[in-house]
Amino acid sequence: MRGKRLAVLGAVIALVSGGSTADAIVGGTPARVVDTPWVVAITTTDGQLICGGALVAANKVMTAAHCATLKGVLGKNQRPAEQLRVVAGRTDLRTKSDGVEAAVASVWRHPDYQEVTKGDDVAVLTLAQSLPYRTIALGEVGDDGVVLGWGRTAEGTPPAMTLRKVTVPILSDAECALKEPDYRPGAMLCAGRGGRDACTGDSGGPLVVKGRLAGVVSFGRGCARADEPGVYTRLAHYRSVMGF
Ligand code: 4AZ
Repeated sequence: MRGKRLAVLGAVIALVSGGSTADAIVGGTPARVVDTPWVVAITTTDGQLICGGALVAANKVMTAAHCATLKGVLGKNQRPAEQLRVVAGRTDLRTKSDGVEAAVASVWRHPDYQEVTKGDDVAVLTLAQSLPYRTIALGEVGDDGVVLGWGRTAEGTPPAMTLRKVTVPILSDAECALKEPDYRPGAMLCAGRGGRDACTGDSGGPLVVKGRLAGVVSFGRGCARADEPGVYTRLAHYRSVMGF
């Protein structure tokens, strides 16, 4: 009797938590900025979440070009630096007192960036001040990585607003090219499978491989869908142009 009830309860929990499809980080667990102090949020001046990013120098944040882009009717212009804030040291973005909010002095967007599916989705924000947090060095891809962010935990939900992380398998260029028609081997990477993925609001955020920054969240078709890995900018490809 009791066993059967527990089984039913388990099935309901499994359904609600969505093992199959859309489960912000999707399929992840809570994370704390004290453990990964280089992970930052990019917000509007009134505190709305735009994207994630990573502190690569005391006053430099690596993120995605589309995070620093304003979509207008006529085109996609660079978002003015004055409209951006970088929030470091704040696990829960609703807790306005924690951490540091820094103004952005200037934005470098990859000069060839047009739209996410075409790649070159990378930008570096130079902060108006140096931040008192540990930085992360750039690195190469491996078999898997950890992606972190404050974004949605499923397609269509509001962003989590508390930091989360998930380990995602990194697929080969050949596999990514099969799943994503716009895939650019060498300049992108794709990762995620089995209900583990980044989602809206995680864009620009870090993919960490062996403690180094290998990618930034760029785009995907939905979140954590079967056979739709998330696509990331492969930072190793951009080292020389960025001067890192
Ligand atoms: C987005 O909308 C987005 N599943 C980012 C990453 C992924 C999907 C959407 C990857 O910013």
